[in-house]
Amino acid sequence: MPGLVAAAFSLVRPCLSAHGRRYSSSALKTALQTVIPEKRALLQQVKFERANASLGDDKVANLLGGMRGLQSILWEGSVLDPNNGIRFHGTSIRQCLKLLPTASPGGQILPEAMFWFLLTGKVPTAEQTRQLSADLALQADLPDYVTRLLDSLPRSLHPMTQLAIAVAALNHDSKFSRLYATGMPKSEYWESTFDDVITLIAKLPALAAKIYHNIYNYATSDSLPHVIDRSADWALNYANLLGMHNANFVDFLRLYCSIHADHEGGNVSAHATHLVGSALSDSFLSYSAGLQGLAGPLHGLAAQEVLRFVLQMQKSIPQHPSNDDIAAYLWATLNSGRVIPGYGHAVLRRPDPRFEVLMEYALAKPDIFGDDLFQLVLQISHVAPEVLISHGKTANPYPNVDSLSGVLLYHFGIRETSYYTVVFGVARSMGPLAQLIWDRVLGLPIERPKSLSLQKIIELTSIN
Ligand code: CMX
Repeated sequence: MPGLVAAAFSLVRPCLSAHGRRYSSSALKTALQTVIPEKRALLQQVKFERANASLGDDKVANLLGGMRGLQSILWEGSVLDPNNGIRFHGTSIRQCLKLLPTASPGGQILPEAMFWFLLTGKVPTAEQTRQLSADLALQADLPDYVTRLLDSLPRSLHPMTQLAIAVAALNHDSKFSRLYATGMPKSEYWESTFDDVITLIAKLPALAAKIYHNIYNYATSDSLPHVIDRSADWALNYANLLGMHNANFVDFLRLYCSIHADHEGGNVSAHATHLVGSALSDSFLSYSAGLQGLAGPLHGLAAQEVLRFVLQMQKSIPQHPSNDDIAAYLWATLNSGRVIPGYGHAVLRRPDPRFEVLMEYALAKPDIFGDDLFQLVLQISHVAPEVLISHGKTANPYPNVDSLSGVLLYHFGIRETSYYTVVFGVARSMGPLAQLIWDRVLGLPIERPKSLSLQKIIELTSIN
């Protein structure tokens, strides 16, 4: 092993590369550099010692079931356990809420602290987190061509489509793509990927706020109500740019973004980012693909679908509904062949810990607790699992995070349900993009699984 560690160290250079290219420096990049050698050495060791070991016995059901359960992606940052929920470097959401730096005593943790933790596996200090907030704020402005591009889009175009278009367009200035064209060696890919990722995360609040104003408030590019505050944290800037100055909303947004940051490497948005990135598409193109996956109703669009569903239910049942009223409405939905949005999960087999954390947050706030729509969502969360269990199809009848996130955005005044997945997309950038940096650090190859025809499956599984 010492030889491997030394070899891996030689691949990590300070901010001036062997080829004389200067990369932007930051405390986070330096912190990342310190953990790279050990991880690269571990990868070499696993490849060397275990390449031919079996990881399990994959069945035809795994292939036909949307690759469910196939162990096929490398990502160290987070692991989703069916019964215990998400762990970030082995740390639960609740533990993260205690460990990571907050914006103020008693305030919520900062999503940029979660990004630092995901990327390095180390808890950042308050000062390191402040520095990262400042690095992000410094790059938060949008290039003119992106502003003009967004202004040219029809207001009727879904905000997620607009976000994916704008994120892809940022690849105009990708450092990775520029350096790749000049023959940058593989060992240096991660550094310009890191720089692009910081640029992208930095600009997401301004992008998402611009889309919000363009679509719903019809503001033009030069009449945005607020400017970027270079001394503010990432979520505070996002809230300010949206024009939402309520301190409780800012704190909620910090919590929301932190707990939505990552959910293992195989969910649609993370996997799409990883897959497209494996072709060495830059971070902007890769995350644009991730956002396009997040925009599907079985994934992130569920946040929008839930609120529409609940608002519709509220109109159709008595003002103070009994559990039976709610159960009847849920049964009618199921009997018409539709899913109950916000319930079920491809991996989890218990209530989503992100749902539980948001629920605890909401229950502790009298103004939210007193909100009629929140009360309805709370009541549904008690009734729906029983209905889904009797229905008998759903592997997990419990609420996922999307069942609650929308009603909280609604409570704070974001009434435009089609915007909810954009907030998710801003928050979700942290995990898949940290994963993409590590894909480049470890030099992971292009993804190319094997597809099989039904005939081939029959042939391969026939007993002679
Ligand atoms: N309502 C009704 N039926 C449901 C259901 C729900 N909430 N969840 C699962 N089912 C059904 C499935 O549609 C499937 O039916 P078919 O056999 O007819 O196809 C059956 O139960 C078995 O599905 P499963 O193994 O329990 O779930 P999957 O892994 O296939 O899918 C998910 C997981 C999330 C797509 C599914 O539970 C669902 O559609 N939920 C509603 C949408 C939602 O809330 N999505 C957000 C998930 C979290 C996120 O990514 O943001």
